[in-house]
Amino acid sequence: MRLTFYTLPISNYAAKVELALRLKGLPYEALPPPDGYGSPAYKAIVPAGTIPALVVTGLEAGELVLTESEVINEYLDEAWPDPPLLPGGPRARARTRQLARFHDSRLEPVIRALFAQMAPAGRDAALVERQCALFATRLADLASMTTPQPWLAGPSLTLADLPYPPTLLMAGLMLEHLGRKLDLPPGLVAWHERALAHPSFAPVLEAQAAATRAWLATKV
Ligand SMILES: N[C@@H](CCC(=O)N[C@@H](CS)C(=O)NCC(=O)O)C(=O)O
Repeated sequence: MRLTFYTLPISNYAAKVELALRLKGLPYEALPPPDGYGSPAYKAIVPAGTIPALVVTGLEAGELVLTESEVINEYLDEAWPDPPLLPGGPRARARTRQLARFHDSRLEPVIRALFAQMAPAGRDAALVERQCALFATRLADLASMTTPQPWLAGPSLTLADLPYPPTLLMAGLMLEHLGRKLDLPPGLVAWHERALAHPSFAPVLEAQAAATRAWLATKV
């Protein structure tokens, strides 16, 4: 069995999968998408053309090509259950998935909508204002959905904890670039610090921060 992980250090979605791979202690080969994501060369391997992607070879049933970070993370947890990243029982699992998907469907797209606003030329001040206010609202929504104890979905670290630190890192740097500040709701501060201090998170976030800073440096 061999895991090939298509990734770029700047990608917050790829960071979320890398966190799961590291927490599971799985060996993998990390590769950038050949000719960039969306390229014909990459689509020949990963038809969806997006990163992250995981190609699993050496399986009896044949090669498995997966995209969608949450799908990949759930696959990793089912295929390598130790340590578990989904709690036992339908109720706790549904809660965990709800918190994880809130990131993908509600929080992250709001900050992603600001990618095109990083360069000052042609910046739409009203759109920036609107998206920043919406991002703050969505963070407050997340804080209303959970009281970390100490992790987002309860006593153990789960798939719900993985998407947020990379996106908060990206959002913090983007907001700083816009002369603003990321204000985390008070109920999430201790959880966030705990995640940042976790040995599996630090190296992934360091690489992502360097790549994000280099990208933003081109937007002046
Ligand atoms: N819903 C996808 C989103 C992944 C995503 O947006 N990846 C970006 C890079 S961070 C990408 O591949 N963009 C290329 C494209 O949209 O063509 C996931 O969870 O994996």
